[in-house]
Amino acid sequence: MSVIDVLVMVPCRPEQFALLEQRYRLHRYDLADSAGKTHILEQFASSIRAVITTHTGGFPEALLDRLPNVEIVAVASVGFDTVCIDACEKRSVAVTNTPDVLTDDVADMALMLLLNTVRRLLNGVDWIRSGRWQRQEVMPLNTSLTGKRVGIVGLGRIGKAIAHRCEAFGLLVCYYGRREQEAVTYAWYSDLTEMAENVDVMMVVVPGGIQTQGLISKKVLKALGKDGYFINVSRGSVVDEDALIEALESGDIKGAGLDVFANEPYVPARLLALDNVVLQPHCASATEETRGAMSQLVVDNLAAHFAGQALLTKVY
Ligand code: NAP
Ligand code: 8YV
Repeated sequence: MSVIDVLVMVPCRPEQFALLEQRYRLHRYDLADSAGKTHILEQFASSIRAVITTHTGGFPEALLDRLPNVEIVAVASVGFDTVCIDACEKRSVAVTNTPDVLTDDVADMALMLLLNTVRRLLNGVDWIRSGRWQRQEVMPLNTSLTGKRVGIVGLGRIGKAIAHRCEAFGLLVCYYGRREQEAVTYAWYSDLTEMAENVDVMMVVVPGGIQTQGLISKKVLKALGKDGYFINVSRGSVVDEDALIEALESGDIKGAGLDVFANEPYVPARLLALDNVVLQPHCASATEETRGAMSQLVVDNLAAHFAGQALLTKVY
């Protein structure tokens, strides 16, 4: 059997990575310095037939151009906004992602951010740690969630899982998207600013990329209003981050829960200084179970491809 060369932009979980090591010759682009990367490309560019990566690792067109015989890019993420998807399609390079297996964990993170932001969980922790409770100081009251209106921006797989959880918490759900969905009963808004004016919480879970860049603008945040909360588990690029920081600083919105940022892993100091935000390091899918399932999809998609079978989760 001939050797199959695979370029590793980001490794998957150890159990699944061990399977890949048994089956393929792996080239660790992720570990190589600049000279090492050049060496890999000089020696193996024309024999590399597959690439594994993630949203964080990405796959730029400049690299695709160096790999004349690549057949498949297996992405261990559901979002593929950092992969040169149009160029892959043009060159008939298959791209796979990891939908569904991460939906519940990401929806849980969205709810965790919502609850923690509105009920100010971290402020309560600080109240105890700083000794204020012990000194008989009374922590200010926070806001009730029950009965509040939540507007979901992007009612897809994760958006619907968030909606179900919101209903269980007694919240009223509506959504913004490019089209009305027949199969759901939630109210649809075709105008994002109009939805922002009519909700207490805006939850963002659209894909990143050029089409959604800056979708959550200063105007949308202003419309969300002084009692409004903003939760983002999608991509940092979807929101005008400077406008968000200004809105949080000035009280134009009340609080935010953020798992994603414009320039990860760097988070602006002004955002870190605020006490009306809850921040997470892009870890909504980061559980043993889900990351294992995402890695397994990478393994299974590569196996299907090289066996000439249908791909399990094909983007293109
Ligand atoms: P999905 O099922 O494809 O849902 C995406 C939704 O966004 C769809 O309802 C789509 O509705 C809507 N949409 C797409 N483009 C839009 C646009 N230009 N304007 C308005 N709405 C738009 O995807 P998913 O599985 O739910 O994942 C959604 C995203 O979550 C991913 O792409 C990724 O960026 C993010 N994510 C983040 C994490 C994390 O760790 N924080 C983990 C997983 C996923 P219409 O097509 O009807 O408009
Ligand atoms: C991952 C994600 O944390 O699936 C996605 O789109 O953003 C997350 O599940 C990320 O892809 C790791 O790079």
